[in-house]
Amino acid sequence: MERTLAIVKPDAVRRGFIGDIIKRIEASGLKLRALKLMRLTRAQAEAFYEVHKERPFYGSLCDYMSSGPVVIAVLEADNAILRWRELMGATDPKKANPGTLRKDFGIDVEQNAVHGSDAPETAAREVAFFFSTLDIVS
Ligand code: DAT
Ligand code: MG
Repeated sequence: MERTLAIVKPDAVRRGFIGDIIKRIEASGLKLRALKLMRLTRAQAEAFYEVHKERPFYGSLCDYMSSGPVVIAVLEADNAILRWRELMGATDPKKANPGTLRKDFGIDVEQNAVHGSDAPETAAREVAFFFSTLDIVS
């Protein structure tokens, strides 16, 4: 079993897509193991996306991610990291495959509806960033 971090980003929460996205997660067989609603501070967004701090879009990304509430979840399954990224689709919704969350719910390359960890090391870091072991159902 593998765990990954999922975020329903501010654009999707603002437009009322929490339920649709959770429904697609459940239908895919990915199991919810932790779930919360929170609004990130600018400093929390900066720390979470620290790996991108040299990128030209970093400031805008941190403004956006702290612009409204997000839903943060831990998902678990065999190959959860890859399966969640496949369900999300490509970073740019215009390039995402039909049937993916970013295709269906994303607005543009920044406001792309959902986040997912990209590798086991980043998943471990990102889960621990938001949840203690006590918050995660085993
Ligand atoms: P992903 O979220 O698919 O893992 P990433 O890790 O490369 O993509 O980038 C993190 C987030 O940063 C992404 O979800 C949206 C934003 N982003 C990426 N590329 C961007 C770009 N060219 N312009 C604006 N925002 C971008
Ligand atoms: Mg990424």
